[in-house]
Amino acid sequence: MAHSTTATDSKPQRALVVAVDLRDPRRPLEPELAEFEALARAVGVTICDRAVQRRDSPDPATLIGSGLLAELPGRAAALDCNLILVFNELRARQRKNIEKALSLPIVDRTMLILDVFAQRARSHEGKLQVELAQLRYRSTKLAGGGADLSRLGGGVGTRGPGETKLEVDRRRIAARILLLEKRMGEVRRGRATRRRDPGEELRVALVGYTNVGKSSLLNAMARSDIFVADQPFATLDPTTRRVYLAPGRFARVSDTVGFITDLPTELVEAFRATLEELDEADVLVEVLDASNHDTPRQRAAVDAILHDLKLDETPRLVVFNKGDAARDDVGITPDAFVLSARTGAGIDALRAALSERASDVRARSPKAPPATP
Ligand SMILES: Nc1nc2c(ncn2[C@@H]2O[C@H](COP(=O)(O)OP(=O)(O)OP(=O)(O)O)[C@@H](O)[C@H]2O)c(=O)[nH]1
Ligand SMILES: [Mg+2]
Repeated sequence: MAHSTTATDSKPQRALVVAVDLRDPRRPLEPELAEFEALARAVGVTICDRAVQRRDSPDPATLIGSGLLAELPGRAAALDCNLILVFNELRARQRKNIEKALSLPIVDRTMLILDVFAQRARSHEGKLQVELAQLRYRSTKLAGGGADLSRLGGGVGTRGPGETKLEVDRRRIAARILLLEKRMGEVRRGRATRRRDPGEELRVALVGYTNVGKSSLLNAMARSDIFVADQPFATLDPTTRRVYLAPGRFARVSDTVGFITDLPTELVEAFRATLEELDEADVLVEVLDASNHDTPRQRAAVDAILHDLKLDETPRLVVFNKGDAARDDVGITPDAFVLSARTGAGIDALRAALSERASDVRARSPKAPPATP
């Protein structure tokens, strides 16, 4: 079962971060590396050292050059590191060679994200989805790849299915995957049979990068009390609230799972049932963070994911939240709404725009119900 455990049953996790900087001007390393480390801290890992190497391409055998790799066991021992966090995508061969050189467990970005999700999942459906994603990832990337997760003890990379001895019986993992897929299929069918009433209220979905303030905005609009936190992936289970737009007019507004650059495909797949909520929205409100210099990069990532989810056609309003702490280098476009979930400034303009949409939608015939499978 996917459940969250803390690292209390093991030593504190101290990680050495290994990264190759490919010097790609379109993808500067720093914001992504900082985000990677924030994910690690979110699951309780302490970062004790960084080994970053600038190269034109990763070393095919060892990712970083063999010279630097040879230095790392000494550095890791001196700082008492017991975990290696590798930022770049690893091939099986690179993983094996780094592990051989360092004799420490390796955790990659996808594993970290899966781990954050495992820790946050609350609903039955959320837990099913995370466990499925973890098992799929481990069975494709790790089985036979030499990684021995059982050495990790508790903590990162082991929440959820990890604590069952991994080298285990792949057949059992495969059987579990099948069972979970079947259960998720039932959840999906349950959703697909839901029908939309004619004359139903406007459906709005808040989408955006993790930690931009989607839940805060929904709370401010609905005067509700959804969990908000300064941490990645505070929200995993979509929540819907009824929001006042204008006299006699309301919308059903859903908060959704935050996005992140290169959202692991295992997660997109596993969370498809949740993300399908977005298909039913009449309007997407794309929430951006006006206070974060990293927003242009985040916006590109969100737009790419929405495109992959085939949501380009859904009408979209763009909102810059955290207007109370706005910076001038975040690329605020004239068509965007600037508001603050914290102070409430600017929210009425968003209500008015949604209210206008609601009258458009009402004028149209109601959305066709989804085809039965
Ligand atoms: N200054 C400022 N901070 C805000 C505002 N809205 C939200 N925040 C802060 O931003 C952080 C993230 O807020 P959430 O509402 O949890 O963000 P989210 O987009 O739902 O995040 P995930 O669920 O993790 O994807 C919290 O620390 C909030 O207090 C705002 O208008 N101004
Ligand atoms: Mg949230």
